[in-house]
Amino acid sequence: MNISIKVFFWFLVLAAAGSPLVAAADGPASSGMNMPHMRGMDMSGMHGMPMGHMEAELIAARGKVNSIDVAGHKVNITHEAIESLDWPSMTMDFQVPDDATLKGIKAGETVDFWFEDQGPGRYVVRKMRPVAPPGNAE
Ligand SMILES: [Cu+2]
Repeated sequence: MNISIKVFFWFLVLAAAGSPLVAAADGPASSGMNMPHMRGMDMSGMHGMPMGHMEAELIAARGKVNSIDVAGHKVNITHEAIESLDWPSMTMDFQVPDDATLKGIKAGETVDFWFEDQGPGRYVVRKMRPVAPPGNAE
């Protein structure tokens, strides 16, 4: 191995290790390469940043429903940290285009939910269900 090949090889290793999103995207050029430096950044800013194209992969999360806006097709949730996106716990809106997804969900409930990251400010819930209270197995 000459030196330039070695350097390139390590670049690939570091890029892959530093950014789990690279694997979820079409390729390194399309997205994900800019994620590691976002650690510790203000998340409200992050949500407005262009993140490039990402596949419609469902991301699992748990959180407390603060409010439901049926007409506006959105729900405000204080979610727990989401490791796969490198998000800390935070309060934010998610879009819910399908009314059936919110059926039986009430404000104040803790829920498990699954959403698509569709890029800048578009986090679309595809599935949601209340977390069963302790001692009340599903
Ligand atoms: Cu968030």
